Amino acid sequence: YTNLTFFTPVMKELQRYCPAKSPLLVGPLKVTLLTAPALRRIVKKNPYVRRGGLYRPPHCLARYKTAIIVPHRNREVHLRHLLYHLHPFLQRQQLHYRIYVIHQAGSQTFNRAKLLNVGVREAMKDEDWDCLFLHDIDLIPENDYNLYVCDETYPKHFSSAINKFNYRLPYWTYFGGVSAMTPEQYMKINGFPNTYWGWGGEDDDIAFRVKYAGLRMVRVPLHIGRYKMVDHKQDKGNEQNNKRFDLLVRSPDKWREDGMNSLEYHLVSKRLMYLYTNVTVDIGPNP
Ligand code: BGN
Repeated sequence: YTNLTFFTPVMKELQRYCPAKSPLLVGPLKVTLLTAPALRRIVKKNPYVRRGGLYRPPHCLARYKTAIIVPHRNREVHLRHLLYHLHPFLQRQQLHYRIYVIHQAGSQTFNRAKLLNVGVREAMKDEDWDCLFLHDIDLIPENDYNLYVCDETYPKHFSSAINKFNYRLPYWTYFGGVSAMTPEQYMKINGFPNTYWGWGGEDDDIAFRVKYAGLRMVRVPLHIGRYKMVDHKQDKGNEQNNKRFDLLVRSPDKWREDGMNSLEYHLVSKRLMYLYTNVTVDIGPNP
């Protein structure tokens, strides 16, 4: 016999798609957020996660490739909570995935939407992702039927029921928290605005862009899109943006010129940590 006798069955298994519905899903999850686990404990619990926070199902070919993009600054505790819950969650969904944490360098006002643009650009350099998840650092999913997969046609809102809003939408057009788009959808709306510095409004701008670009948003049903928010106070360096109302009014004229096609930044570092890829970026000053 030859080597083929040994390898053919193994190769066959590796080439077979994972089942359409993962047998590992459990549905509602019990999420408690007392003390955040140490990173080394999370590493130990996730032996199949590779450096850079990359995972592929070991015994079947994933049907979807999802990049999770998380803007971050001074939220180390939140990051640990998120990694602790998200890694097993995504593995049960049998996804091929990678977690990117986009860290804003310096002490300028925080700019969530621009960090997400950077995350998308950097993630697409690594791989041809099917789906881009734009994910707040303080939101923990509470049901693993909430599949981290894009809608083929429309941008999709995932955090439809957050405990902070009594597990309801704060308002009908709310698009903040966790959303996902294919790279095509993301480029069609010209990505996110780069001009929202500080808290608020950028997610509403994104919801408008979806409409202006001739798309609409779809949403995960409320009993599945459940999230727990890690308690926190308003961050220093992320004060409410007083310009957000003006910016939103001008959004119909601005969206074509402010976004991925005007994105500029200086990449400080891109490092493969044990549980995520850390992209540290200088996004410039708040003009
Ligand atoms: C809204 C904010 C959103 C935020 C939600 C939930 C604005 C723009 C006002 C016209 N929008 O009020 O950014 O995600 O609350 O907290 O502030």
